[in-house]
Amino acid sequence: MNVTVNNAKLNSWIKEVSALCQPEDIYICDGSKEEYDRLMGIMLANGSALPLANRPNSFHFRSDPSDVARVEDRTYISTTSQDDAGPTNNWMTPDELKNIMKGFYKGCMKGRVMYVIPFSMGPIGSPISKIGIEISDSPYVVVNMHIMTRMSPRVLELLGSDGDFIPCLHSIGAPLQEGQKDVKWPCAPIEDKYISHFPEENLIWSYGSGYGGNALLGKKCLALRIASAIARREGWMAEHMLILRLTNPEGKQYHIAAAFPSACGKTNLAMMQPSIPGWKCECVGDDIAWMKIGPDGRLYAINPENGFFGVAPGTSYETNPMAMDSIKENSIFTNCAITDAGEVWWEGMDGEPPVHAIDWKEKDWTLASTTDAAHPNARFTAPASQCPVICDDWEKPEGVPIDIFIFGGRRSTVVPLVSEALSWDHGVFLGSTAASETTAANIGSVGNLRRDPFAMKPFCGYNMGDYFQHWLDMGDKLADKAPKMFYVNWFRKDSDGKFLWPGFSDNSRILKWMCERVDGTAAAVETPIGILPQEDGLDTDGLDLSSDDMKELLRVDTDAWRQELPDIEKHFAIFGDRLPERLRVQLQEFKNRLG
Ligand code: TSX
Ligand code: MN
Repeated sequence: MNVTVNNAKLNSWIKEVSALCQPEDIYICDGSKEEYDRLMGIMLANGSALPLANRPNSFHFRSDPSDVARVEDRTYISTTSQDDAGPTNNWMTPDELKNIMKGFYKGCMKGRVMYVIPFSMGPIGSPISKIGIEISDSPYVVVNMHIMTRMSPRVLELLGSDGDFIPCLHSIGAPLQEGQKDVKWPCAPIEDKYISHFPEENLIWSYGSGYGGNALLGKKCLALRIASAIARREGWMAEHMLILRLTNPEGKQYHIAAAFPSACGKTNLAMMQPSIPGWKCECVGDDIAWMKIGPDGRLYAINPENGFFGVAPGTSYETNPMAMDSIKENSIFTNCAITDAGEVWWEGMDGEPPVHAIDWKEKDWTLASTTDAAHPNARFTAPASQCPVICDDWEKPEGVPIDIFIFGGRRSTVVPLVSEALSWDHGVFLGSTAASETTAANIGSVGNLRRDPFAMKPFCGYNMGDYFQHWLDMGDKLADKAPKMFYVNWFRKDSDGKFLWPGFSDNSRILKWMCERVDGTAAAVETPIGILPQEDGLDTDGLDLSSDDMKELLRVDTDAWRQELPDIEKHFAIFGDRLPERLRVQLQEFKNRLG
């Protein structure tokens, strides 16, 4: 071990884990550039990392083809009672799950270095921040955690001898026997993977995967699943939301937090640059929001992350120029294709595709290939500070005051471009019934409607019925200082299957309407599904959109909505008696309004 550790809990945990996992060595990380360079040097030498030709200090990795995404059916919320994990989570008792996993952990780090990673989610020392320690046998995890979290010896200093932290144990599950040659991406077979959360003791155990949210435990595991459970106990919120600041031509600031299921372009919206003159948009975060009620009674949000772990395919100067500029240097790429010029490439990048590349599986790829060159879930890891429009206040310890919540989904029919909730409870109803059509980029067959309440289905660390109640309780506490709530759908199509709304920068027109609703200046009409803009209510200056298309975008098809009711009822039935009574009332009132 390279450093002496003063914290008693950390010391005994390190001893316990090393006795179980039997690593060859133990190394305490300090988050320094020297450490990053040294680990990257080791991975360059063994061939798992590839330097990129035109991006300084940037590297490419290829994962094992069996280890390419979060594994939802291998993800557990382990509580004493199954009711506390609820109907949307896989569950086992802590005793049962720990027994199974200890079997796997025994000797799992043989021949490898056990890295101890002290990190802070949120600015180090902020009252909203949380300290985690990840133990991992993956140097790829260490370098990614360098970017995605605040990793520093200051975290250990802050802990002192008796401070508390969230233990995050991770192993790729691939011990090396004496003389055994390593592979480029060691991991365990799918049936041996476990991503486990013990919210009753704030503990995370992950085994068998080196990829993304399965392995970078500060993100989905700590900042969403464990934090959501802590937040409920402590009266705050941990949400799967981007945070952005919008400034109007008069200089007035509005802060927006928005939840979307996957494949709706959340990162694109987080960095969007308005098409309307005089409006400015800045990014605070693209994935997670931790929100607490401030001394003035308003809701304040921080981004607990330090970087972006974004989906690469589809990211281009057309769809997200600010992301493209964020990944010019000091970035890690995973499962992209490599061109003959030694650069990363993915489907949807600007310009002509390369004639030849080496694909994510390290096979030759040409224009004639029928397979993807980059995996659809290929990722970039980049420091948030490199985003050209990162908000000046993105690291402000007290956060930014939220004015607007947006929920949304991808719907080719029925759901209009934008609507405002009739009340807080109605907004919670909209969030709790949020649904999205599946695309080729996510799991399941294409075009199915999947309910993903608050975009939290994979990330809620407790019973989702209780989570809905927590939203209602927060509304009661916030009272007249509560953010206004909206539901959007950028993806409505016409009868020819063409997207009706241009989206991207033009979404600023919708955000502008929301700000005007907050100020009480925008005209609107009440409908059975919520409050909609008047036909001429949206700023469409300079937009080539026919009035017929506008009408269709804002059309409330009460017949189609009536046909949605059985599916909403089926969705609510899953929660049994944990469904808050106030949501039953919302459903009944919705039915009444539809007539
Ligand atoms: O991210 C998207 N956003 C939000 C942007 C701030 N996407 C990409 C989704 C996949 C991740 C969108 N796709 C959006 C959108 O608002 N809208 C659409 C649909 C669409 C696609 C292409 C066009 C228009 C709309 N282009 C042309 O019509 C030329
Ligand atoms: Mn996410």
